[in-house]
Amino acid sequence: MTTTPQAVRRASPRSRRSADAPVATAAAPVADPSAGLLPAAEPVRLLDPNGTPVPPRDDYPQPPVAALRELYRRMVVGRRFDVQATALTKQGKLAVYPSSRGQEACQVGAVLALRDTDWVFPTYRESMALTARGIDPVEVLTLLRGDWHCGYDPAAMRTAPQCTPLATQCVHAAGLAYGEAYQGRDTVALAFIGDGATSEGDFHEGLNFAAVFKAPVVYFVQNNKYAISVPLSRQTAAPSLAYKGVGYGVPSEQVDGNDPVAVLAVLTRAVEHARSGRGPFLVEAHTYRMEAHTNADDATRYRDGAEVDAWRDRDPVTRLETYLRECGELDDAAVAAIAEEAEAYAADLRERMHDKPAVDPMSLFDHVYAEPTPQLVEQREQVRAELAADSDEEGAR
Ligand SMILES: Cc1ncc(C[n+]2csc(CCOP(=O)(O)OP(=O)(O)O)c2C)c(N)n1
Ligand SMILES: [Mg+2]
Repeated sequence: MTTTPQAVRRASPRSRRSADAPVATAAAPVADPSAGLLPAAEPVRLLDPNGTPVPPRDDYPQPPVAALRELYRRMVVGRRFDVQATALTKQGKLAVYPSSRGQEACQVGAVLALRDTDWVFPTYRESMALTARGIDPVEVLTLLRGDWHCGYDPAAMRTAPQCTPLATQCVHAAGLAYGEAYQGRDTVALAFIGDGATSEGDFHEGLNFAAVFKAPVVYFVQNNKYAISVPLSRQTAAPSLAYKGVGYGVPSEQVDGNDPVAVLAVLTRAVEHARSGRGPFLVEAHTYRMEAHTNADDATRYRDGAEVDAWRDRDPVTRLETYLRECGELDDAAVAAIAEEAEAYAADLRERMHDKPAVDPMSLFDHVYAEPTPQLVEQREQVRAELAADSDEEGAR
């Protein structure tokens, strides 16, 4: 017999309940099993969009002011880096660049919530986070320049290569974090992920594995409202992406992703949770991608200028600057000195990106397999012959 949806609706709650599920009685109410797992109804916010503090809360104490100053400094330098990288695409020095302008609080806040010994699992969007982590910007841009590998040493920088296949980093992070805990170390792994990528299987597999095996991972969703041209409303019917944790037994929180103080406070607590051995934590930051998906995308074809302008008013850098000036932690001289530092950082990057990358196309075939397959050997010979023919042609000219 087929069960129709109507038949399911008519069935009594008791007949639908699994045999093992606790039965609520009037005398002994069953505790809500989702308690402590669901996010608060509203994203956590500690500064309003004008930079004015909202009433303090016990669960998310304000981070120390020295940390906020450092957050501001790295956000300003990060934004300047982002502008420079975008300009380099226009000069043909960079093949592609996915900007994270507008997401500075998330990019830098995540890095500051971690220890240097923790691991970061970034996507293509996180170039700014990697520079905030202290990785040489030329090395960060190596992949986006068209090289086949990431320019930095992942083990030395405790930063995995940036992932383009969506959500794959979620399972990598779970595996690494589990391995570290297994060996008795208190390392935390933080995996960045986009709103669109939360629809991918790897996101769910990563959460599930990490939850079952209590792997110390923070899954940090930057909900920037779009997956290329696909808006959030076409991506999910969930009330918030943070609700995706409860099905796996993963506690979660949502935060105003353009409030740098709240981002740092929420991620600091999430990292502490993971480090204390209580398993993974999911954070959804509500933010906005101010630029197009990459330099190859025209965002005016799928979103309204008024929407972008509304988010311009919630700029995370000016929000933190206003607050720190109000507290007496920043003045004109300090702001100018940080702006100067950012200019020098961009100038140095520009200068060093003038050098042509030394790429040997033959290296494409190295490290694919320990023993190359016959097909790979054949392809390698084909490329070698093509390159030799090209250089003969050039010599003859
Ligand atoms: C497995 C996989 N499917 C599709 C793509 C193509 N793709 C690249 S970026 C992107 C959008 C991802 O959006 P989101 O997760 O919201 O991250 P954002 O780019 O907004 O940071 C898609 C579909 C891909 N890279 N990998
Ligand atoms: Mg997105």
